[in-house]
Amino acid sequence: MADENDQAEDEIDLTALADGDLVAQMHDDLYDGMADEIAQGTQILLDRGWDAQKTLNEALVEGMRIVGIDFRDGILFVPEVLLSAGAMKAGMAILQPLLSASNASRMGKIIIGTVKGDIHDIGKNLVAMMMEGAGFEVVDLGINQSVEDFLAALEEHQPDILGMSALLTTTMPYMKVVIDTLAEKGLRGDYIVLVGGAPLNEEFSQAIGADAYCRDAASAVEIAVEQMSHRQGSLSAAGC
Ligand code: B1M
Repeated sequence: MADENDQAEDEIDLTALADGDLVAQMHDDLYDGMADEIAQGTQILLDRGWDAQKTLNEALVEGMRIVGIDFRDGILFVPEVLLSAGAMKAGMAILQPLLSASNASRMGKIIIGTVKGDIHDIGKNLVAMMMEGAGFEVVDLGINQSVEDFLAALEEHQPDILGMSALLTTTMPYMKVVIDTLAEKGLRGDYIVLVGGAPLNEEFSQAIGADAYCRDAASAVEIAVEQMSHRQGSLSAAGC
């Protein structure tokens, strides 16, 4: 019986599904870590005229939210969630050129990384893509970044913005280590510091001395643009 069901599932023709059913099927496929199907479903939605942002939010991010609930509840385990993450990335790879495509003039430069002890990178990668799409030059440092890594990258790349991501309650305090080190070295005022990640909130961001908390990738872009215009305003008021 299981074999028959498996076979029936194998035979699902994604192109034959209406939008709502296709999105529901993609949530199941993401849950099951089926990267090829997620890539195919993503492409079908785009071909049907869905924009990249709607496809991302409704098909991929929502699917990952469901995975997160069962991970929390001990129904899914790390190896399975890794497959889901791989499937999510397969969809994101299709969306990347669209999310990063931009005719905007250079808005500024941002370096972004996930802090030490933390290997979650899907959200950070989305932020990086959307920042590029908004015209920012992005240097993505990757995961598990120590304060020394951040400092070296700041010195090398001289960005306007430092972005940090943390997905664990155990790693989010490390953002304060980075910010405190910048302050100790007299560098805090040189950069706009933006932080994000599911367990953070505005209060935490203020408590650690960041410039702003970004709830999601879209708000990260809005806040970055806003902060850059304040910064440019203050620089010209100071005659720089
Ligand atoms: Co992890 N994990 N995980 N995990 N994982 C969470 C975060 C968790 C909430 C799951 C749960 O219990 N429900 C839980 C954390 C609990 C807590 O601390 N409160 C958890 C845990 C416990 C763990 C492990 C400890 C599990 C274990 O080993 N026992 C382990 C830790 C490993 C480590 O980092 N040292 C672990 C491992 C993993 C995998 C490797 C299996 C995999 C990561 C794969 C990868 O990233 N390449 C994984 C995944 C996939 C998740 C969940 C299911 C999904 C995260 C995700 O990608 N979301 C997650 C559950 C959840 O969050 N619901 C979970 C989709 C993404 C689009 O959203 O990352 O929030 P998000 O990013 C958003 C915003 O937060 C914001 O914008 C993004 C886009 O809109 N944002 C920023 C994020 N970063 C930003 C930076 C900015 C601005 C905005 O800078 C300016």
